[in-house]
Amino acid sequence: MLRKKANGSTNGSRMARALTGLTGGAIDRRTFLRRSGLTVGGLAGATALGGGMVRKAQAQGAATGATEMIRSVCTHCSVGCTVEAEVQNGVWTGQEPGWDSPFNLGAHCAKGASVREHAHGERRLKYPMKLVNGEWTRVSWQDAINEIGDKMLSIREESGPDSVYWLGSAKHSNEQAYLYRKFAAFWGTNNIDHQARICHSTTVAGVANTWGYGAMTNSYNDIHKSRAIFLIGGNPAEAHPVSMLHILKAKEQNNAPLIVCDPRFTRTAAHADEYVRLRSGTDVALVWGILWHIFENGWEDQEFIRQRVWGMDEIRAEVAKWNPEETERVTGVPGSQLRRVARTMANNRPGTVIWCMGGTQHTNGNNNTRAYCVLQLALGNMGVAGGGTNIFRGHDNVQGATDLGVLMDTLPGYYGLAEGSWKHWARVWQVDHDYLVGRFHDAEIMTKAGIPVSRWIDGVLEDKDNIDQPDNVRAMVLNGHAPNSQTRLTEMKTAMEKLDLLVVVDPYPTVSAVLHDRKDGAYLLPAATQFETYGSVTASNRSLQWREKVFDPLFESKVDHEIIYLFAKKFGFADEMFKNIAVNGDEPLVEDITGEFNRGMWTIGYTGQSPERLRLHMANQHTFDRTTLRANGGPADGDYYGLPWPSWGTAEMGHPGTPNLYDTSMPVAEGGLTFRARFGVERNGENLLAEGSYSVGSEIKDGYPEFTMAMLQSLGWDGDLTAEERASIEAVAGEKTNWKTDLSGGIQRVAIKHGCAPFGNAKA
Ligand SMILES: Nc1nc2c(c(=O)[nH]1)N[C@H]1C(S)=C(S)[C@@H](COP(=O)(O)OP(=O)(O)OC[C@H]3O[C@@H](n4cnc5c(=O)[nH]c(N)nc54)[C@H](O)[C@@H]3O)O[C@H]1N2
Ligand SMILES: Nc1nc2c(c(=O)[nH]1)N[C@H]1C(S)=C(S)[C@@H](COP(=O)(O)OP(=O)(O)OC[C@H]3O[C@@H](n4cnc5c(=O)[nH]c(N)nc54)[C@H](O)[C@@H]3O)O[C@H]1N2
Ligand code: SF4
Ligand SMILES: [Mo]
Repeated sequence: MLRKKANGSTNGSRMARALTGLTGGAIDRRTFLRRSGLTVGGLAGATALGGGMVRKAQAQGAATGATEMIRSVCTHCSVGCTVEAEVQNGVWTGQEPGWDSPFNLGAHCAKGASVREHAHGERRLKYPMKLVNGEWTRVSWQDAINEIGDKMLSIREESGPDSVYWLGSAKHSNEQAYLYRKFAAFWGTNNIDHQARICHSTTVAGVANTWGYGAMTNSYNDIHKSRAIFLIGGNPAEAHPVSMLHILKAKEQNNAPLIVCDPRFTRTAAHADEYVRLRSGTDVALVWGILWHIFENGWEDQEFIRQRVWGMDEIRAEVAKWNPEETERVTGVPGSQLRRVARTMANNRPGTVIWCMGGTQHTNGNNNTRAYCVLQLALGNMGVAGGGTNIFRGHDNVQGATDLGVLMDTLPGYYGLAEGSWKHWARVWQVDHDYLVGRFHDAEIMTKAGIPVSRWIDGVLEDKDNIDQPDNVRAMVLNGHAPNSQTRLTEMKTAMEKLDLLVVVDPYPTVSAVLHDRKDGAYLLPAATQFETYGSVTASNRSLQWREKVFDPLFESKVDHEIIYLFAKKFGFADEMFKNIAVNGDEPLVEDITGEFNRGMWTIGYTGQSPERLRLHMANQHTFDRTTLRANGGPADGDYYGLPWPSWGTAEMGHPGTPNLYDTSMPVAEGGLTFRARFGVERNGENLLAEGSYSVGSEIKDGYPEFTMAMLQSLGWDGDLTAEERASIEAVAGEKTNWKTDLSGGIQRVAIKHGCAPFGNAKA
């Protein structure tokens, strides 16, 4: 369906073109395959031409024998398709899509099928390079780290730690992302960010403030159960091609109508039952216009709203203004079409709402994402299989890098920058809070947001009196982030030239190597790709997958966590930073990094996903149901694939992960949840807690606030804590210790034992 056709024959086939010259006549792939068994000379000739379709590997395989199969995950988008790499004598020679993976079921898109070229690409950076009198010159790693480090230390001395900006990446594994965030903390700045800022940060803010977490609530697979699909501001046929496998399954097997709202008639829209062409930027008006028909006809889910939603009356008053005429005036969409859309969604429940960049990348992106959520709340489509907000993430690990706090406004696990959050992580890291404060310019700046990636340029170019830090940004590190994906390129060029120091850490030179007219003070450090290391990566649906290492780092490239370690060593804080992480040579042990974030990420339940459990899932992909994602038999029986967060408590507790957020039809211990109590218990005298709604098996048969030690005591449940748990809770903050700060996991364990969600049970 994604193949461009011309005159009825496929075009763009390099093989067909290559063979034209070879055989003296047009030949398509099928003809080639038919003939190739006969014409050995033709095959050898095609191989020599380097046509992408013939694998040299097979010819070699016969000679060298053993082919090792290594399981990794595609690095190009958030679907998380499994890549089965074929390795011979340490060389990645071939590739298959993962047939057992419940995500891709043996499918790959063009990007996944060519992922080997990301690793073996001919433009890989081979060794560290430095700009000397306008010429890129080879340097040793040791010299590069020393020179960059000395320069940064002198900038730190003169201008403070905030004058170095650490741009991170959604291409890093979870372990690398976490380590990079921790590294920025030890360096003493919040000037760290990554692609999520310009991708889904508007989703995170809008959605988390609606019901608790800012992530995709269900999964690609769960779309199988949808009775209607409302897709707005996304073009998965091109951006997340393998996800179409799940969308089209619902469309074809459930007869689920597919509604696509996009200003452009896209390749996804080509599959739609109903294509809504709206004026760009008018999503809120469009959704309010749909809600107008829903409220007008009483199609909303009144019982769901009564029990689980606060403030719908205010929405209703606002929506009343968006009658069909006003909506059409703003959006360009006729009222008759929106009435049909509203009726389709009302008649086909549960339906899912899907969105991506068409919703987020706007100045009113938060408003868009909140409006989409409101639509689902009105229809009662939340917390139910087949419903939810299926928010397709972008890069392969943009979900993980966001969760691990590679952001200028949070610490790992969305802990924020308040003193209490810093104290939590200081406890996890086993360093004094005062030590961390001492690393920053001052205690106040430590609790303030840094500069977002979209504005690092201003950090360089603005008059320093206009920026909220002691001095301008003077050194910029682009670690796994390209510059041409950012706006204001001409100003970026100026900023790159004004910097004292520009450092690129990337498998490729990227446009950062050539965008500016610098003559010196710029370095390129070769990072290894994710196929040259191993560790966890979080797909769009919150499942963590474990990549194994396919081959050793090419040339002189180094894995990102080693590069981070080298800088920590140079800056003199490696011993503090790595006190609980084994370091082999200069490479920190990946499993120890996972273990460390497992010990601190209580907020979103990144605590149950130990490397052992994740490896078990990867090895037993075939045991997981392709719709529910639940293992049916096998060693991971009952777990959900990749332990989609929250996987509450410790790994030993064995929580199976949460396949669909806020689903009260299952016990919390088995993956059920309520809406989070984010805003306390009441507002203007109105009850913010859920009313008469609670998850199956809950001993509290109504809404309840977040769990604290004091709450366990007043419920009389603290007796269920073990002595060690109690001691650990006492050591944090006594009865004020809560489900987020308890390092033992005891509060979560006991709440769940009594059928309750650790984060409370409130209204959206
Ligand atoms: N081939 C390829 N695939 C990729 C990527 C890539 O670079 N190349 N990048 C990955 C990443 S990081 C991401 S974030 C995803 C992005 O994936 P998508 O968001 O699905 O793709 P986009 O093309 O960015 O935008 C989606 C649609 O939004 C529409 N749109 C624009 N303005 C509006 C509006 O105001 N309202 C509405 N409703 N729609 C609007 C556009 O017409 C477009 O069709 O793709 C991922 N996959
Ligand atoms: N005009 C326009 N601009 C956009 C968008 C748009 O739709 N239109 N979309 C926006 C969106 S949604 C996004 S997410 C951004 C994407 O922006 P970027 O993420 O900057 O885009 P990429 O070119 O994919 O850059 C990723 C970089 O990471 C490197 N890399 C890959 N693997 C590794 C690794 O293991 N380690 C390290 N250190 N580096 C690695 C790659 O070589 C590459 O240079 O672009 C945004 N910009
Ligand atoms: S859909 Fe995404 S994860 Fe799957 S093969 Fe394509 S780019 Fe890779
Ligand atoms: Mo993105």
